[in-house]
Amino acid sequence: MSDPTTAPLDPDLDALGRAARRVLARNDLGTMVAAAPRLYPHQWSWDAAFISVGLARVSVPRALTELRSLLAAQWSTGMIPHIVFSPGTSYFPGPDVWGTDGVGAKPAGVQTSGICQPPVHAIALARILRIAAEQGEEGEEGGEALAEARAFAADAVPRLAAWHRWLSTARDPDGQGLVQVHHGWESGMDNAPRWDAAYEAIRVRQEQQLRRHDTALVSDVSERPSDSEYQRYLHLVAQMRSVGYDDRRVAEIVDFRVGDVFMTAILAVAAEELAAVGRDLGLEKEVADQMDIAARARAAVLASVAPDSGLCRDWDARVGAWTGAESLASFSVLLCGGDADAYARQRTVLTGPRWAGHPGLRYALPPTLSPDDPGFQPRTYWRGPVWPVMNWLFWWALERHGDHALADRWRAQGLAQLGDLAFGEYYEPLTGEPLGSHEQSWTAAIALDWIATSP
Ligand code: 2M8
Repeated sequence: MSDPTTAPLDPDLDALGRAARRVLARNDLGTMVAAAPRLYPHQWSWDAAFISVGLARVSVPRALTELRSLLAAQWSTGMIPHIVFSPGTSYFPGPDVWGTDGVGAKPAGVQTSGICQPPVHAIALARILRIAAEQGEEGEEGGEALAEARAFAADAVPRLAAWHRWLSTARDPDGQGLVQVHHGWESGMDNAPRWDAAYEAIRVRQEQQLRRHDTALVSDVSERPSDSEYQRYLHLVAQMRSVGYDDRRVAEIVDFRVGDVFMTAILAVAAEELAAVGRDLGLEKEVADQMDIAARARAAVLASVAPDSGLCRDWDARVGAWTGAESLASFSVLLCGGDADAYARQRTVLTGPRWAGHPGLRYALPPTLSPDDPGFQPRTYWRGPVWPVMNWLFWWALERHGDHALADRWRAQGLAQLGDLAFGEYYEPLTGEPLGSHEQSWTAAIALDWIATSP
């Protein structure tokens, strides 16, 4: 194990940038970029948002196409589905398992899953507009891209506003304040220990046939969720399907209903970003409620802070109790801010020896679980590895809060980690080994954004 302070911090950024562009080009299916070449051969909702930021560093019009494809699959309820399927590619669970084809809220002509993922899309839209504006100053071609981006945004703002509205209403049926998820997949952190208690309470009465491809596509099955986890995942899908994905009915019957603090913190900042974009485009009416959505979401995040630890918690709505598992999501105040003391306290813990300052880490970046946590599994998906895309999100938030020194450090460490050119989905935090899929699109995308903003 190397000392993070002596880890190489000078990757060849030109070579890294060229390799990242090649990954995005190879994974490009035309109007959507596959989340990963083999493991995830479709468009994933929050992947698409991060990917669009990286694409904007290559071509603003192509970045807009990515978001356009995703928004074309938005349901009439406002929900943006977590997967938009690319026809003819096998994946489990595919459209046959989701069974959304007859669902009236889903637009015709696209196949999608029936759940959502975190709302990072407005963050991406605002960033693409900024990138387009920077390029616009450089000449006529860039000016055209900026005009196209603004025209796209005029269409996207009301759609994203509806998406945020759906999250803050349909997904907060009890009025508790946090956005509820009905499946670990919705959080994007599928098998994180923060969901263990809620999953353990689920009784799977009828096991389903698993036709998993994922376990054949990674070198070590322990990097992926287990079969018994998958049985629970499919049980929840079957429940939602049985009521036609009707929001009200799902909330009544589903066996997993947890207020997700991380998703809520993202909603708070995304709604603010959207309000700013809307104001800039003269769309005040469209975004009139976004600051209220943001304020409510932020208040719920702050209300989740445990007085003893200072860390955020999720809310198990079925049990009516906070869930205390400490994870990267516990630091959600660093995303949404709103209370200087809570921010400072979480920052101290996250940069301290239990987390990003842990002496055993290859790079001084926060893993998904503290290496000192008894449940820490350094190779297993959301149960320990470090995720470059999460580091980008925290970096982006730190920049937004004006916390530049730490942001700069994390970007430098993050780029060093990517110097292996593997573009791992996630990394073993103690050794730096790339795990999961290689050539993961969102990893390549955030590398491009980091390179473009590096000194
Ligand atoms: C992972 O999730 C999918 C299911 O949605 C899977 O495990 O098959 C998660 O890491 C999720 O956050 C991500 O969006 C997706 C595609 O990269 O993969």
